[in-house]
Amino acid sequence: MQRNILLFFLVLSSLKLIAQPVPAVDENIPHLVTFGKEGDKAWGDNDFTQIIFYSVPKDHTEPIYIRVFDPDVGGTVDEQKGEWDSRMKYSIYGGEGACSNDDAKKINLSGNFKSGTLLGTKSFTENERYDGKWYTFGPFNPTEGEYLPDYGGYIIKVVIEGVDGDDGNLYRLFMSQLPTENQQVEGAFAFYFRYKFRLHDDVNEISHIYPFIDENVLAIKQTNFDWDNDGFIRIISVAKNGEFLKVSGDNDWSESLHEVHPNEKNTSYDIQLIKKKTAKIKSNNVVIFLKNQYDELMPFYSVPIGGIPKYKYSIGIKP
Ligand SMILES: [Ca+2]
Ligand SMILES: [Ca+2]
Ligand SMILES: [Ca+2]
Repeated sequence: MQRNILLFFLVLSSLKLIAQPVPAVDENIPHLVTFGKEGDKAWGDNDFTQIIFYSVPKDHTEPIYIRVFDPDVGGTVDEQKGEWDSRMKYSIYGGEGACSNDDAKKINLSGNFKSGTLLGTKSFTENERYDGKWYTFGPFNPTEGEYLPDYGGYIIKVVIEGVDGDDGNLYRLFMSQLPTENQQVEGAFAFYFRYKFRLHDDVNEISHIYPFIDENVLAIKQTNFDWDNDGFIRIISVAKNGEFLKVSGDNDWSESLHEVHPNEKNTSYDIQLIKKKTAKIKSNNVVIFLKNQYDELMPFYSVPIGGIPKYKYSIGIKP
Protein backbone atom coordinates (compact mmCIF):
# COMPACT_ATOMS: atom_id res chain seq x y z
CA MET A 1 0.00 0.00 0.00
CA GLN A 2 2.76 2.43 0.93
CA ARG A 3 4.21 2.55 -2.56
CA ASN A 4 0.82 3.39 -4.04
CA ILE A 5 0.39 6.19 -1.60
CA LEU A 6 3.73 7.63 -2.60
CA LEU A 7 2.73 7.49 -6.22
CA PHE A 8 -0.53 9.05 -5.23
CA PHE A 9 1.16 12.03 -3.61
CA LEU A 10 3.48 12.55 -6.49
CA VAL A 11 0.47 12.87 -8.70
CA LEU A 12 -1.40 15.13 -6.33
CA SER A 13 1.49 17.45 -5.70
CA SER A 14 2.42 17.76 -9.36
CA LEU A 15 -1.04 18.94 -10.35
CA LYS A 16 -3.12 21.52 -8.55
CA LEU A 17 -6.24 19.47 -8.73
CA ILE A 18 -9.60 20.67 -7.54
CA ALA A 19 -10.31 17.82 -5.18
CA GLN A 20 -12.57 19.34 -2.56
CA PRO A 21 -16.05 19.48 -4.03
CA VAL A 22 -18.19 16.36 -3.62
CA PRO A 23 -19.53 15.46 -6.11
CA ALA A 24 -16.15 16.12 -7.70
CA VAL A 25 -15.50 18.24 -10.77
CA ASP A 26 -14.39 15.29 -12.92
CA GLU A 27 -17.35 13.21 -11.80
CA ASN A 28 -19.90 15.48 -13.46
CA ILE A 29 -22.54 14.43 -10.94
CA PRO A 30 -25.03 17.18 -10.08
CA HIS A 31 -25.82 16.38 -6.43
CA LEU A 32 -25.52 13.93 -3.59
CA VAL A 33 -28.83 12.51 -2.37
CA THR A 34 -30.10 11.47 1.05
CA PHE A 35 -33.79 10.82 1.78
CA GLY A 36 -35.62 11.12 5.07
CA LYS A 37 -35.83 7.79 6.87
CA GLU A 38 -39.52 7.31 6.00
CA GLY A 39 -38.59 7.66 2.34
CA ASP A 40 -39.51 5.14 -0.33
CA LYS A 41 -36.38 3.16 -1.21
CA ALA A 42 -37.69 2.88 -4.77
CA TRP A 43 -36.82 6.58 -5.11
CA GLY A 44 -33.17 5.62 -5.04
CA ASP A 45 -31.73 5.69 -1.52
CA ASN A 46 -31.38 2.31 0.16
CA ASP A 47 -30.63 3.41 3.73
CA PHE A 48 -31.09 7.20 4.07
CA THR A 49 -27.50 7.74 5.16
CA GLN A 50 -24.40 8.97 3.36
CA ILE A 51 -20.80 9.08 4.55
CA ILE A 52 -18.04 11.11 2.89
CA PHE A 53 -14.44 11.18 4.12
CA TYR A 54 -11.98 14.04 3.62
CA SER A 55 -8.23 13.62 3.79
CA VAL A 56 -6.04 16.58 4.78
CA PRO A 57 -2.26 16.36 4.28
CA LYS A 58 -0.20 16.20 7.46
CA ASP A 59 1.66 19.42 6.61
CA HIS A 60 -1.52 21.48 6.41
CA THR A 61 -1.77 23.26 9.76
CA GLU A 62 -4.38 25.94 9.07
CA PRO A 63 -8.02 25.38 10.11
CA ILE A 64 -10.40 23.80 7.64
CA TYR A 65 -14.16 24.13 7.13
CA ILE A 66 -16.77 21.72 5.78
CA ARG A 67 -19.32 23.57 3.69
CA VAL A 68 -22.70 22.20 2.55
CA PHE A 69 -24.62 23.59 -0.40
CA ASP A 70 -28.41 23.54 0.01
CA PRO A 71 -28.37 21.75 3.38
CA ASP A 72 -32.14 22.20 3.86
CA VAL A 73 -34.88 19.93 2.49
CA GLY A 74 -37.32 22.09 0.54
CA GLY A 75 -37.40 24.86 -2.00
CA THR A 76 -35.52 24.81 -5.24
CA VAL A 77 -33.12 21.89 -5.35
CA ASP A 78 -34.70 19.04 -3.41
CA GLU A 79 -37.11 16.21 -4.25
CA GLN A 80 -40.53 16.64 -2.68
CA LYS A 81 -42.90 13.88 -1.62
CA GLY A 82 -46.18 15.21 -0.23
CA GLU A 83 -45.40 17.97 2.25
CA TRP A 84 -41.85 19.08 2.99
CA ASP A 85 -41.55 17.26 6.31
CA SER A 86 -37.99 15.95 6.34
CA ARG A 87 -35.07 16.62 8.62
CA MET A 88 -31.43 16.12 7.68
CA LYS A 89 -28.69 15.77 10.23
CA TYR A 90 -25.10 16.54 9.26
CA SER A 91 -22.39 15.42 11.67
CA ILE A 92 -18.63 15.86 11.43
CA TYR A 93 -16.36 13.32 13.11
CA GLY A 94 -12.64 13.01 13.70
CA GLY A 95 -10.44 11.17 16.18
CA GLU A 96 -9.55 7.53 16.49
CA GLY A 97 -11.86 5.18 14.60
CA ALA A 98 -13.60 7.89 12.55
CA CYS A 99 -12.52 6.18 9.33
CA SER A 100 -10.64 3.05 10.40
CA ASN A 101 -13.80 1.54 11.90
CA ASP A 102 -15.27 -0.74 9.22
CA ASP A 103 -18.83 0.16 10.25
CA ALA A 104 -18.17 3.70 9.00
CA LYS A 105 -16.89 2.58 5.60
CA LYS A 106 -19.77 0.12 5.20
CA ILE A 107 -22.41 2.52 6.59
CA ASN A 108 -23.39 -0.34 8.89
CA LEU A 109 -26.45 1.20 10.51
CA SER A 110 -26.65 -1.52 13.15
CA GLY A 111 -22.98 -0.99 14.01
CA ASN A 112 -20.87 1.95 15.14
CA PHE A 113 -20.84 3.98 11.90
CA LYS A 114 -20.69 7.15 14.00
CA SER A 115 -17.28 6.06 15.27
CA GLY A 116 -14.73 8.62 16.40
CA THR A 117 -15.20 11.99 18.10
CA LEU A 118 -18.11 14.26 17.20
CA LEU A 119 -16.70 17.64 16.14
CA GLY A 120 -19.89 19.39 15.03
CA THR A 121 -23.50 18.69 14.11
CA LYS A 122 -26.60 20.50 12.86
CA SER A 123 -30.03 19.50 11.57
CA PHE A 124 -32.02 21.19 8.80
CA THR A 125 -35.67 21.03 7.76
CA GLU A 126 -37.21 23.16 4.99
CA ASN A 127 -35.59 26.55 5.51
CA GLU A 128 -35.56 29.41 3.04
CA ARG A 129 -32.50 30.86 4.71
CA TYR A 130 -30.38 27.93 3.52
CA ASP A 131 -32.19 27.17 0.27
CA GLY A 132 -29.66 27.16 -2.56
CA LYS A 133 -27.02 28.55 -0.17
CA TRP A 134 -23.93 27.33 1.65
CA TYR A 135 -23.77 26.48 5.34
CA THR A 136 -20.34 26.21 6.99
CA PHE A 137 -19.19 23.79 9.70
CA GLY A 138 -15.97 24.57 11.53
CA PRO A 139 -13.30 25.76 11.95
CA PHE A 140 -11.67 22.40 12.58
CA ASN A 141 -8.03 21.77 13.30
CA PRO A 142 -6.87 19.12 10.80
CA THR A 143 -5.24 17.21 13.68
CA GLU A 144 -8.75 16.62 15.05
CA GLY A 145 -9.10 14.12 12.22
CA GLU A 146 -7.98 10.51 12.44
CA TYR A 147 -4.37 10.20 11.28
CA LEU A 148 -4.20 7.47 8.63
CA PRO A 149 -1.13 7.74 6.38
CA ASP A 150 -2.59 5.12 4.02
CA TYR A 151 -5.40 7.54 3.28
CA GLY A 152 -3.09 10.52 2.88
CA GLY A 153 -3.20 12.30 6.25
CA TYR A 154 -5.84 13.40 8.75
CA ILE A 155 -9.30 12.04 7.97
CA ILE A 156 -12.51 13.92 8.71
CA LYS A 157 -15.81 12.07 8.35
CA VAL A 158 -19.07 13.71 7.28
CA VAL A 159 -22.24 11.72 8.09
CA ILE A 160 -25.52 12.82 6.50
CA GLU A 161 -28.66 11.18 7.89
CA GLY A 162 -32.28 11.57 6.93
CA VAL A 163 -33.67 11.50 10.47
CA ASP A 164 -37.30 12.41 9.64
CA GLY A 165 -39.67 12.58 6.70
CA ASP A 166 -39.72 11.08 3.23
CA ASP A 167 -38.37 13.79 0.92
CA GLY A 168 -35.11 13.67 -0.98
CA ASN A 169 -32.33 16.01 0.14
CA LEU A 170 -30.00 17.08 -2.66
CA TYR A 171 -26.76 18.78 -1.65
CA ARG A 172 -23.06 19.18 -2.29
CA LEU A 173 -20.03 19.38 -0.03
CA PHE A 174 -16.80 21.36 -0.12
CA MET A 175 -13.79 21.34 2.18
CA SER A 176 -12.52 24.90 2.31
CA GLN A 177 -9.78 27.01 3.86
CA LEU A 178 -12.32 29.78 4.38
CA PRO A 179 -15.70 29.93 6.12
CA THR A 180 -17.32 32.30 3.63
CA GLU A 181 -16.22 30.91 0.27
CA ASN A 182 -14.93 27.77 -1.33
CA GLN A 183 -11.17 27.86 -1.40
CA GLN A 184 -9.47 24.52 -1.70
CA VAL A 185 -7.10 23.06 0.85
CA GLU A 186 -4.10 22.12 -1.23
CA GLY A 187 -3.45 18.40 -1.38
CA ALA A 188 -6.74 17.50 0.33
CA PHE A 189 -9.25 15.22 -1.34
CA ALA A 190 -12.38 13.21 -0.61
CA PHE A 191 -13.15 9.51 -0.77
CA TYR A 192 -16.29 7.46 -0.25
CA PHE A 193 -17.19 3.80 -0.21
CA ARG A 194 -20.95 3.75 -0.85
CA TYR A 195 -21.90 6.57 -3.12
CA LYS A 196 -25.47 7.85 -3.39
CA PHE A 197 -26.18 10.55 -5.91
CA ARG A 198 -28.46 12.12 -8.49
CA LEU A 199 -27.81 11.79 -12.21
CA HIS A 200 -28.30 14.62 -14.68
CA ASP A 201 -31.70 14.92 -16.38
CA ASP A 202 -29.89 15.84 -19.62
CA VAL A 203 -29.40 12.55 -21.47
CA ASN A 204 -26.20 13.85 -23.09
CA GLU A 205 -24.38 14.27 -19.77
CA ILE A 206 -22.02 11.45 -18.77
CA SER A 207 -21.15 11.03 -15.10
CA HIS A 208 -17.98 9.32 -13.86
CA ILE A 209 -16.59 7.70 -10.73
CA TYR A 210 -12.95 6.84 -10.17
CA PRO A 211 -11.81 3.89 -8.08
CA PHE A 212 -8.07 3.21 -7.84
CA ILE A 213 -6.82 -0.30 -8.60
CA ASP A 214 -3.97 -0.88 -6.18
CA GLU A 215 -1.51 -3.73 -6.65
CA ASN A 216 -3.50 -6.14 -4.46
CA VAL A 217 -6.74 -5.94 -6.41
CA LEU A 218 -7.30 -8.95 -8.67
CA ALA A 219 -11.00 -8.53 -9.32
CA ILE A 220 -13.81 -6.16 -8.44
CA LYS A 221 -17.45 -6.84 -7.72
CA GLN A 222 -19.64 -3.85 -8.43
CA THR A 223 -23.10 -3.39 -6.97
CA ASN A 224 -25.63 -0.76 -8.05
CA PHE A 225 -29.15 0.05 -6.86
CA ASP A 226 -32.13 1.67 -8.57
CA TRP A 227 -30.41 2.56 -11.84
CA ASP A 228 -33.89 2.41 -13.46
CA ASN A 229 -32.36 0.79 -16.57
CA ASP A 230 -31.22 4.28 -17.54
CA GLY A 231 -28.72 3.41 -20.28
CA PHE A 232 -25.47 1.69 -19.35
CA ILE A 233 -22.48 1.78 -17.03
CA ARG A 234 -19.06 0.85 -18.40
CA ILE A 235 -15.40 0.76 -17.43
CA ILE A 236 -12.71 2.57 -19.36
CA SER A 237 -9.17 1.74 -18.22
CA VAL A 238 -5.78 1.18 -19.79
CA ALA A 239 -6.97 -2.35 -20.67
CA LYS A 240 -10.77 -2.06 -20.88
CA ASN A 241 -12.42 -0.20 -23.70
CA GLY A 242 -15.94 -0.07 -22.32
CA GLU A 243 -16.56 -3.24 -20.30
CA PHE A 244 -20.22 -3.21 -19.26
CA LEU A 245 -21.39 -3.41 -15.67
CA LYS A 246 -24.64 -5.21 -15.00
CA VAL A 247 -27.21 -2.50 -14.31
CA SER A 248 -30.28 -2.46 -12.08
CA GLY A 249 -33.90 -1.59 -12.72
CA ASP A 250 -36.31 0.32 -10.51
CA ASN A 251 -35.89 -0.47 -6.79
CA ASP A 252 -33.59 -3.28 -7.78
CA TRP A 253 -30.00 -4.36 -6.99
CA SER A 254 -27.55 -5.64 -9.56
CA GLU A 255 -23.96 -6.83 -9.36
CA SER A 256 -21.23 -8.06 -11.67
CA LEU A 257 -17.64 -9.28 -11.44
CA HIS A 258 -14.77 -7.73 -13.36
CA GLU A 259 -11.27 -9.13 -13.56
CA VAL A 260 -8.32 -6.80 -13.21
CA HIS A 261 -5.73 -6.91 -15.99
CA PRO A 262 -2.12 -6.82 -14.69
CA ASN A 263 -1.50 -3.55 -16.52
CA GLU A 264 -4.36 -1.90 -14.63
CA LYS A 265 -2.54 -2.08 -11.30
CA ASN A 266 -1.80 1.37 -9.87
CA THR A 267 -4.19 3.06 -12.26
CA SER A 268 -7.72 4.37 -11.87
CA TYR A 269 -10.84 3.07 -13.56
CA ASP A 270 -13.11 5.56 -15.24
CA ILE A 271 -16.57 4.15 -14.56
CA GLN A 272 -18.89 5.98 -16.92
CA LEU A 273 -22.60 6.34 -16.26
CA ILE A 274 -24.28 6.92 -19.59
CA LYS A 275 -27.96 7.74 -19.77
CA LYS A 276 -30.35 6.21 -22.26
CA LYS A 277 -31.02 8.83 -24.91
CA THR A 278 -34.57 7.70 -25.66
CA ALA A 279 -35.77 7.10 -22.10
CA LYS A 280 -35.29 10.68 -20.85
CA ILE A 281 -35.43 9.54 -17.20
CA LYS A 282 -35.64 12.48 -14.79
CA SER A 283 -34.54 12.73 -11.17
CA ASN A 284 -32.69 9.43 -11.22
CA ASN A 285 -31.02 8.67 -7.88
CA VAL A 286 -28.56 5.82 -7.72
CA VAL A 287 -26.35 3.92 -5.25
CA ILE A 288 -23.09 2.25 -6.28
CA PHE A 289 -20.19 0.53 -4.54
CA LEU A 290 -17.27 -1.76 -5.33
CA LYS A 291 -15.57 -4.58 -3.46
CA ASN A 292 -12.28 -6.32 -4.12
CA GLN A 293 -11.71 -10.09 -4.09
CA TYR A 294 -11.37 -10.01 -0.29
CA ASP A 295 -14.90 -8.62 -0.04
CA GLU A 296 -13.48 -5.26 1.15
CA LEU A 297 -15.13 -2.05 -0.01
CA MET A 298 -12.97 0.03 -2.34
CA PRO A 299 -13.06 3.82 -2.20
CA PHE A 300 -13.94 6.16 -5.00
CA TYR A 301 -11.71 9.26 -5.04
CA SER A 302 -12.63 12.85 -5.83
CA VAL A 303 -9.59 12.95 -8.12
CA PRO A 304 -8.71 10.13 -10.48
CA ILE A 305 -5.37 8.98 -9.06
CA GLY A 306 -2.77 8.98 -11.81
CA GLY A 307 -5.17 10.88 -14.03
CA ILE A 308 -8.19 9.83 -16.07
CA PRO A 309 -7.22 6.53 -17.69
CA LYS A 310 -7.10 6.14 -21.43
CA TYR A 311 -7.53 2.80 -23.15
CA LYS A 312 -4.30 1.54 -24.66
CA TYR A 313 -4.99 -0.62 -27.66
CA SER A 314 -1.69 -2.49 -27.30
CA ILE A 315 -2.68 -3.69 -23.78
CA GLY A 316 -6.34 -4.39 -24.38
CA ILE A 317 -5.95 -6.72 -27.34
CA LYS A 318 -3.72 -9.15 -25.43
CA PRO A 319 -5.62 -12.16 -24.05
CA1 LIG B 1 -42.68 14.74 2.52
CA1 LIG C 1 -31.01 20.19 0.02
CA1 LIG D 1 -33.13 5.59 -9.50
